[in-house]
Amino acid sequence: MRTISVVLPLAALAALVVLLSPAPAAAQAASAIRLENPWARRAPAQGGHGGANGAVYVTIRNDGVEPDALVSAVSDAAARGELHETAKDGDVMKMRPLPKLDVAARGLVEMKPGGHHIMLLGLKRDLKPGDRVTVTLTFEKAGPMSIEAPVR
Ligand SMILES: [Cu+2]
Repeated sequence: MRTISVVLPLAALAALVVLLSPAPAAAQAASAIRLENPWARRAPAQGGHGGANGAVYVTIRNDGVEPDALVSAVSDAAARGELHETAKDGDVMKMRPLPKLDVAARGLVEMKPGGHHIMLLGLKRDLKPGDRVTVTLTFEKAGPMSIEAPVR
């Protein structure tokens, strides 16, 4: 019986190590997202077509082995932000909001005009070339990350 009393704590310790091991992996996944080449399109706060909206583009790189997803984006320069995709509807290019933007493990999402973008709705100021716009992107796993997007 003496041997069992020794074996059990070891087994318990082994189980504890197994239970704890996902924690470092999750911490690595949290830093796996890289945001590259952010920029914002120049836009007047008072749009000529009733549109006081702007667009921000950034390349999202996921160096991790876990998929992640961009779930929201907000900026101090706008009332609110939405994730948009652009798709062809017949001969017309239309934008539509996405609930989230998936980034595959070891994947890359390159936002660009005519494709995915962050829509800034209700601009609070003109976006002029040389200005910078702060945008906070929130990911399902990586959490919130901020970028400084130069206006072009
Ligand atoms: Cu849009």
